[in-house]
Amino acid sequence: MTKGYQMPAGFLWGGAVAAHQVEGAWQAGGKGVSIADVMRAGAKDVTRQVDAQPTGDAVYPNHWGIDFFHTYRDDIKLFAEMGFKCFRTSIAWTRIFPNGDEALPNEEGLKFYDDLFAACQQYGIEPIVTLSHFEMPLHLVTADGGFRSRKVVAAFLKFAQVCFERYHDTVKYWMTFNEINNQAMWRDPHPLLQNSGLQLDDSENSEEAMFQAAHLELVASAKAVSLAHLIDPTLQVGAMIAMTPIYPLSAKPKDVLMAERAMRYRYYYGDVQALGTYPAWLKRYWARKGYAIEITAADATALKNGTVDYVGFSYYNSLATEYSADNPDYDYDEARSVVPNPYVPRSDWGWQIDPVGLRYGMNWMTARWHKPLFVVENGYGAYDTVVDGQIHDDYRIAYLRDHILEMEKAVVEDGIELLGYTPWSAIDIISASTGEMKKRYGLIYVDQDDQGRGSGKRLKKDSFAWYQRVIASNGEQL
Ligand code: BGP
Repeated sequence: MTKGYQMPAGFLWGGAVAAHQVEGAWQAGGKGVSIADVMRAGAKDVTRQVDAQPTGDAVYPNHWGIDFFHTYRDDIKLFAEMGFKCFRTSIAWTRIFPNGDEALPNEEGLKFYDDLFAACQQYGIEPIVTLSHFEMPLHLVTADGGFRSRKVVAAFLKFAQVCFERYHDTVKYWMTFNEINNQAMWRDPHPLLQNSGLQLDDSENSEEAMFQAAHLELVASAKAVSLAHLIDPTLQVGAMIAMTPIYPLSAKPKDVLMAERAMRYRYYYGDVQALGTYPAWLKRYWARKGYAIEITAADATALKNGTVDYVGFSYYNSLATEYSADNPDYDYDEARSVVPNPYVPRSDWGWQIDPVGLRYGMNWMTARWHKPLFVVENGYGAYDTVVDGQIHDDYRIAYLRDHILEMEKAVVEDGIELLGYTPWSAIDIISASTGEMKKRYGLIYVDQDDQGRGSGKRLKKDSFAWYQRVIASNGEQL
């Protein structure tokens, strides 16, 4: 046992999942087809392909998830046994608006989340809800091109309004778009589709297309924040940023400048959501590249008026970058600018393991955005094995212990305001980037393989009892 620090009273210890990765029941209760439903599983290091519609022979793991749509009461009971104060999930947009553009919402879908949030409340567990977690209605992609179109801004705001009005008495903490900044990896079509519903056209500049679509998504996010505060001023609406600090590979001044460029590029989304305006460097970057990004006066006003109440973020790992003579302008391009960091170990999926990076990222965001933070994802994907009904995931306990300790130092020693911690994931789920079940993150094991076969039985991993003690001691017993 490692001695940690007590977190402030009321600290929200919990766990996180996302609707499309757990619920399954992909056509139940009037639900429509989302982009998550047409993404086929890929190999360990290949992002998933997207089909125009599900085809008979392909494997679509989000069709079954872990059947949370039917098992949520029993799963939430297990979360309560661990001592959860909160539980993060998302509302599947297509359960509420199956195609995204209906005049009226789907009552069956609304009722499902009434029941889910009531089940949380029964145990005193606070729901933390992401409005869009990589699960945009497919129709809005195929008919309108996702956030290429201002029609999708309107569709998202209609969805947000229905959710805020329906659930504002049971859900106080919201986030608009999951990992909105992941589209900074614009050379990979997967993050563009997941975040903005953007499918690239060969004839266009994909970076310019990303900036324009991201702009409309940022406008949608800001307008949703303002709408929430109109409906219920007690609502707290956060950004959700994928925080992956990018270090200079050396102390060479040009490496340091390259890392500064990398960070400002990867996190300008947070600048807009927390500060309400675009950074000056980005407008000069667009001009230098000849990008014509349409920002109306009304957009600028919406961004200024719709700044977030807090910054939710995910943290898994850090990266590194170095200056290159063939890039004298220090233009950051994730696919080309990131280099391995030789000073940190890696997971089975090659993700760098760097607990100090969590404390670094928390300090960086606080100094830049001056908002309360919320760690809404942090976890270790691994191959877990069942031995005599037990799962000895000491590697996951070690990862979480090391990261929580750095998080607690950021709060107690650095004075950072932190609302809570919801590790990824409360329970084994379908991997977002690969569609695999074998990449397990959960504190609870689910007996199911990559093809959805298995009993679905839930088993408590060793990390279950460990995390139970962390929560019971409010972070002191690690
Ligand atoms: C983040 C997503 C989560 C989760 C996590 C782990 O990007 O917000 O949905 O999936 O990544 O990634 P993966 O499942 O690909 O290992």
